[in-house]
Amino acid sequence: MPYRLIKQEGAARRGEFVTVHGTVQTPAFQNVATAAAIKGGLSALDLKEIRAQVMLCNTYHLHLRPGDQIVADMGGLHKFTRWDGPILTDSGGFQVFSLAKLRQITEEGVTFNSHLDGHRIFMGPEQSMQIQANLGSTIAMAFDECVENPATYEYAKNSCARTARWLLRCKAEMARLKHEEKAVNPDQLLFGINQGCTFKDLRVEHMKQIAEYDLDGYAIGGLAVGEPAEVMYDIISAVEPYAPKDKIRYLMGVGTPGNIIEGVYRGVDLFDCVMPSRNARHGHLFTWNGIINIKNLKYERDESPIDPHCDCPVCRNFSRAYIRHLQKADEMLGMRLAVMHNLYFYNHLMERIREALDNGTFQQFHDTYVHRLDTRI
Ligand code: PRF
Ligand code: ZN
Repeated sequence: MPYRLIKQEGAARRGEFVTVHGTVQTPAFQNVATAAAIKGGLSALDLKEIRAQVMLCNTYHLHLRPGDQIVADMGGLHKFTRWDGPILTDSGGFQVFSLAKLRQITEEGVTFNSHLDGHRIFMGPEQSMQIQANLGSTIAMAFDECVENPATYEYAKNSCARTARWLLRCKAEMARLKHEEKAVNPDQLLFGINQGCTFKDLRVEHMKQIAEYDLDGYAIGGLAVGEPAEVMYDIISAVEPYAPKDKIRYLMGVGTPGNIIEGVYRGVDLFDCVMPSRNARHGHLFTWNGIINIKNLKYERDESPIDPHCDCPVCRNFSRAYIRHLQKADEMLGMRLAVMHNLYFYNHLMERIREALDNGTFQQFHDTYVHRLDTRI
């Protein structure tokens, strides 16, 4: 069993997840490298320096460019990117639904137009597993439909049932691929994804069903797609009791530091989000006192680091005034340094959460930081 629960405080869990590419201390943040690169110009070597544990790449993007067969021929994502830690690949489901045009969903899968050149592509559970096998990721995600919010009860119910059937096809296809002689990663793990829009009964029923499939981990998808945060928290609390206790839980695409603290509070172990890198590129930087905008005039002559409480490579060396100048002048370095700091902040936040869980002080940590970290100052 790859997941080991070490300690619990309320529903919050301190654990570890063992993979062939190393052990992940949980709760953990997965650093988004959609097209096998962190946006803002960070490499796998930089990821090590900012204490990242897991990298997340996307099936859809890498299938389109450079093509998953090329990645396989180059020895898989680990060799290609030089990241030797765990890599999770998202299945393409979500990206097809958010990026591709003229989608057609059938029982078989989804037909859509590439967002790059418009050519027609088909992806179903088998194709997604084949692509992820070629990428050789540590963890493959099942092919799902992320139901739009809002959706009708009828639509959500049918979609959920289909996502569950797709999951069984993913499992069968992965088992088949593992027997192929030239598998890039014969130890690849599979996570299932809970869906059901904002309907608690559908969510619970779906989680109960997929819990039976004995997967390596369980994700909650279809949240953080426009519903209020309180609705998201209620759904997590509703499905959590039905997620297997001895398996890792992953909340997909979440979120702000406050959302992550609330997720851990409700029993989630893994997160990922584009926010730290996306916000950094707009000058929004996370600190232990809240979010600052480095482009603000008040930082023009500020010699202090982004966050006096941060010991990331950026804060140990550079001033707010310098980073403000770089961003105002559109220098690539301005973006790179900001992304480094923000990603370090997220990975360090998870470290502080784990420490609090180890010490039995997570409730206090939650109360101190849950609102503070999301406040613009
Ligand atoms: N499904 C998949 N990836 C995702 C999501 C999902 O529902 C989300 C929803 N927040 C983010 N990434 N496959
Ligand atoms: Zn810093």
